[in-house]
Amino acid sequence: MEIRYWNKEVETASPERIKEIQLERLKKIVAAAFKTQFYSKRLPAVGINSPDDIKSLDDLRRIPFTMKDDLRQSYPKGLLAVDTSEVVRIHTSSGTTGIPTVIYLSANDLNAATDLMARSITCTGADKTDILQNMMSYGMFTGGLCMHYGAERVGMMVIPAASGNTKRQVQLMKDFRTTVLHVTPSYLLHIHSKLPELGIPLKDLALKKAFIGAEPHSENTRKKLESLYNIDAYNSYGLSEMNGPGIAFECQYKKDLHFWEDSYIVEIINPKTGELVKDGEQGEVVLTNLIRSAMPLMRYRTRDLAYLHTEPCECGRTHRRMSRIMGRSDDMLIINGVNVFPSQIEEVIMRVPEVGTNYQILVEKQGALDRLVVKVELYPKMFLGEAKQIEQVKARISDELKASITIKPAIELHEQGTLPVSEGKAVRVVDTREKL
Ligand code: DLL
Repeated sequence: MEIRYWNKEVETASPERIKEIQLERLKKIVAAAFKTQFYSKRLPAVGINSPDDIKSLDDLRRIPFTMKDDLRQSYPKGLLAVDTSEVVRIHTSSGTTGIPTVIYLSANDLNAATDLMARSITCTGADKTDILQNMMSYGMFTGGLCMHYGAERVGMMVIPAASGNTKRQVQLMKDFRTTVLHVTPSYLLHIHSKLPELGIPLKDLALKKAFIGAEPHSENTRKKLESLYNIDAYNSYGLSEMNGPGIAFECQYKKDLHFWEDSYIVEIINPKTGELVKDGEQGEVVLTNLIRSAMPLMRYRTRDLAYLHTEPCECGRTHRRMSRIMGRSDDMLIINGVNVFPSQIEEVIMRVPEVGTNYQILVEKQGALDRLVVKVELYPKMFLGEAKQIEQVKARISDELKASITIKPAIELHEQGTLPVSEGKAVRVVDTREKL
């Protein structure tokens, strides 16, 4: 197999050299952090009074973790280190309205993130002769624009198809001879189930690869996609807080994801104690972004659970690999790639006066896609009135949920006392999808 590199020197650098780069960049990030309202209070509180107090990589561990709530509380500008005239782009995390977590990028930050995206694309063996159809949403979500920029930098022809409209997607694949897809695994499975009715056989398509990510999936799902489409599917991991996709990506050998360690410091911790776990042990991924100074973010608790490989990879890259994401250390749900917290749903339904005291959130598969069902109990008097009134409540709950979580769940209304009641801690979420 011919191995392709975007930046061979960095991708194959010795672990010592990578540590040198990390330390050099960490000092710059800490210097930027002192310019933010948030870290300028938090760092002196732990005895770090200037960037010069960072003398070795071990000093990173003196910095407290940053949590998603810190980002929310710092909204909108508490973590901004530069004047907005220096910012060229903002993004937010998928699915969250209300108080989102916002990310700011300067021109240099965007350039560095784009370069990592190009590195990630290249490590799968794709190149400028490929045609990439980007089926992730454009807009505040990072999956669209960040991949777009990276693919352009590689020199690929990019089709900015965005998400949805299956018929059009398949027509584009056929007409433009798309070779690489960027897509969530659930949507790619869904498209396959629609091919017969669209009347476009697979042999009319030129697909070779798919970059799949933004949601958890199992090795079996990857294998299924590969055999259904006769392609290679590469796992892509990222999160908006760290710039989006292009943080860890599978190489041509497809044996878990290389973490770009010159650009991110990865720690795996025990989510209960916050202590580092032993090499190879599963824990929560904690990340420090070394390539973004408009909005520094250090020791960010992703809540994603995974483990690190320390043995070398056949591709020659020295950057350690991460297993696929095995779960979360919080209750965040990912529904067709969109992040949803059960608390957001509760907040909306409990605002509706007709809603009683019990509710349940069901997540299941409907064909290849995820389906979210919100079951709520209504006060008994509601069922004595007209059916129209009940329909109105249903529509209101549905619209308000869409406004809050950006997706429209199915709503089921139940009479009070009919949904299961748990003794002790309520089981609000029933997720019947495949366990990883
Ligand atoms: O999902 C960024 C992205 C876009 C990644 C396109 C890959 C491809 P957020 O909306 O902030 O950003 O959601 C981040 O999604 O913390 C994980 O829980 C989950 N996630 C992302 N990639 C994977 C993956 C984008 N490959 C959250 N496997 C993360 C499992 C993933 N979970």
